[in-house]
Amino acid sequence: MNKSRIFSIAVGLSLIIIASLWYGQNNGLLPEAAATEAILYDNLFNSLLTIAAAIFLIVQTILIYSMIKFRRRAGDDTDGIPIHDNFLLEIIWTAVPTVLVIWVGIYSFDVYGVMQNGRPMSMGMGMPAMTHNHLGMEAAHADMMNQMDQMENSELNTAVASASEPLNIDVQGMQFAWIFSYPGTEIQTAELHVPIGREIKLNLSALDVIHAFWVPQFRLKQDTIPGMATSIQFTPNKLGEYPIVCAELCGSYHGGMRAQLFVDTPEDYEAWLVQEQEDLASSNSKNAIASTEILSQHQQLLAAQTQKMGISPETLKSLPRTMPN
Ligand SMILES: [Cu+2]
Repeated sequence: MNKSRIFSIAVGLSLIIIASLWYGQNNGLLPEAAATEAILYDNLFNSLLTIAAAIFLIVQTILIYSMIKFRRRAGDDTDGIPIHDNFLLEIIWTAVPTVLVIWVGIYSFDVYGVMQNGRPMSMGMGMPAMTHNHLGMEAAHADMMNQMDQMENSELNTAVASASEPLNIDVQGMQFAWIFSYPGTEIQTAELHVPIGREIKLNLSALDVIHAFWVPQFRLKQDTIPGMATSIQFTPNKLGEYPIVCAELCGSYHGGMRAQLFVDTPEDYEAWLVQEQEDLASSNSKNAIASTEILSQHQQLLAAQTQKMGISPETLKSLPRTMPN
């Protein structure tokens, strides 16, 4: 190979790498990110897209170049040159995909680990740092490192600081709705409210068939499986209203199995909780009033009957108060 050819290959490769890096960062394919952990997923997605774009451009460039350069000329009826075996090339095209696939595998597992358990499965593998070097995403990297630190700290301090513990919310999937329960309260809702900036842990379960809890803006998707507990953790960092979608075909109305997730300010969240509790109390007391009325009617009726049998009303009252149906 002469010098000018090596130079043009180098220039071409550099252009492809620059174009791929740019596309990886500016693809606009993901919805807005509304959770701290979303950056992990986005970095992974953008890295994969960068690699995919580079491979696509390299392959297409060689293909188009070869089609033009090595096309059959007029009057040329000879066979092509018989080319086979290139040991160096075979080593390269085996080694490059092997390294890439292993790297993608470990990196993906890391992200999965954080989203599942709140911490990476292979801390210190340097994968996020690699992304940082590859893509130069200083801010994203710093953000993630902070978050890792916070996660470590929160684990160390769980016994001391209760505020650093994740806020647990139970999520039940059923045909065809989501039910959210707030432990420590009797609140059950069809829409999910969470306070901004607080780590949330959703404990997922399914009542009937497999569903999948998916919030695209949080980059979260987790199956809910009958008889098996699953969970996801995230920290919402943008106020707003986001869709919750069932991402597992679960029956005839699967497409309608949607709910809303509200990220509130801590004050709004508290106010919402109080309001829900008041609503619950008032509906309970209405029920209680209704049941006392039924009970007293029932007892009056019973009293009339039992007086004839020589049973005093006092004895009646002392009987266990079971609700008449
Ligand atoms: Cu479903």
